Amino acid sequence: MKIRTGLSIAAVVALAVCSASNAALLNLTQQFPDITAGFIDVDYTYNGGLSEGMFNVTGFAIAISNGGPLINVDNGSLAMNSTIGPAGNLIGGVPGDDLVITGSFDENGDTIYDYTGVLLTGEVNNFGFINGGGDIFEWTFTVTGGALAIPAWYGAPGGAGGVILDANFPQVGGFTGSFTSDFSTGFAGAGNADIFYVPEPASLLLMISAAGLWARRRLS
Ligand SMILES: [Ca+2]
Ligand SMILES: [Ca+2]
Repeated sequence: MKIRTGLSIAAVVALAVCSASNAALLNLTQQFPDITAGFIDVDYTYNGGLSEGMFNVTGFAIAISNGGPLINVDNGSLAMNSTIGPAGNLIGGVPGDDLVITGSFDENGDTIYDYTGVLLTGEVNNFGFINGGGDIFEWTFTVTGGALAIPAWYGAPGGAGGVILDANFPQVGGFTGSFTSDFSTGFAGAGNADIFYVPEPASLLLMISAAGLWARRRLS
């Protein structure tokens, strides 16, 4: 109960911070554990009738680290789908899992896979971007399942994750900053991404407590 209250306060603050600057990055910082994905295709298709676009990300999960050395992920895949509004605002996810990462890896080096199959699933809940300088796109998501939805890795279901994607469009103007026209990397597969765990922002909670004290003092 206590944890849930803390998370919801953090979410409210995160929303307040993000709504202030729509066309901006979420300013996520890559943390551990982190899955590195590569050879990523980005495909955005705008539907004028619905006033929303489908943002598809498809690639390969390549390696994982829990802060130590990178461990190869074999037969790894990354798929992420989200629905974006004309202003670059997140409308939501898609039916079913928004984020799915699969693969197999051997954590302890005994040549036997310790984790295999669906490693991580999630539901997206925030989106940010910047046009130019690599065309970076960011999402946050809620962990919903997979073999890594455990405290040692990505936390229990309900935990928070982040995605930083460098689309690396092969053509000039692949993304122009507009979400009312289509853009795509084609099949170049040149993008790369990090999918990482976001610990509960203790510093934010401290800031809220401090703000609460300040408000109380002003009232008295
Ligand atoms: Ca979904
Ligand atoms: Ca092993």
